[in-house]
Amino acid sequence: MIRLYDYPDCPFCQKVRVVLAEKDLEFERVHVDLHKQEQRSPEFLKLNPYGRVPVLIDEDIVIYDSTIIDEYLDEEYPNPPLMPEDSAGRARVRLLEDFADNSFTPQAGMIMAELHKPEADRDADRIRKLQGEVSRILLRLEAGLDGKEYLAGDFSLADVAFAPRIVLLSQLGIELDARLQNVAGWITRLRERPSIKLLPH
Ligand SMILES: N[C@@H](CCC(=O)N[C@@H](CS)C(=O)NCC(=O)O)C(=O)O
Repeated sequence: MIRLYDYPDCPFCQKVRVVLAEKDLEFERVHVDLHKQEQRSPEFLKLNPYGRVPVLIDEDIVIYDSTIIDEYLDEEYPNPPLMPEDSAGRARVRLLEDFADNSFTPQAGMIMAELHKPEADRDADRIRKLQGEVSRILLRLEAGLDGKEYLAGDFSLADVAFAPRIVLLSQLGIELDARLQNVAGWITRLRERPSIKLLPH
């Protein structure tokens, strides 16, 4: 049985939950309460020395980091495949996933954190700057999606990496303008997938 050490709102845990759902894999979910600093407990640090969720255990293998976990799951449970077959396609997916994890998800998270503050405590300039950064990322995705249903053609780990925060765009105060037709269609297709319907949105 697969076990996932998880925190519900963590977008990196959500990446793993989407892949588990896509592959219809049963798993046991272990809630790690980040507010109680459970990720810093000696028991958890034995699983992941960085003290972060997600961590996945499959039989006797312990894996941390959502990108590494998702590639492991795709290799170990290949149906349906979430990576292209050719090495150039795989490299493109990895680049997109890295871009999502390092340049999109953190920015979206910072906007959410500001918007969760009482209005008087929000930094409006910072919110505008971050919203501008996310909008520029959307323009870049728009070009990349030309003629494609998903970022790499077929649904892949690249789409999985964007999904947790892309489905929350309107909660980030970002409305898609008319130029972003490809992005709009992509988000609609993502939202229709049962695996992504399971995410909070
Ligand atoms: N690169 C890691 C990032 C994981 C990560 O940042 N997890 C956050 C929650 S969203 C965490 O566990 N934070 C707890 C901490 O840093 O103390 C991955 O993709 O799995």
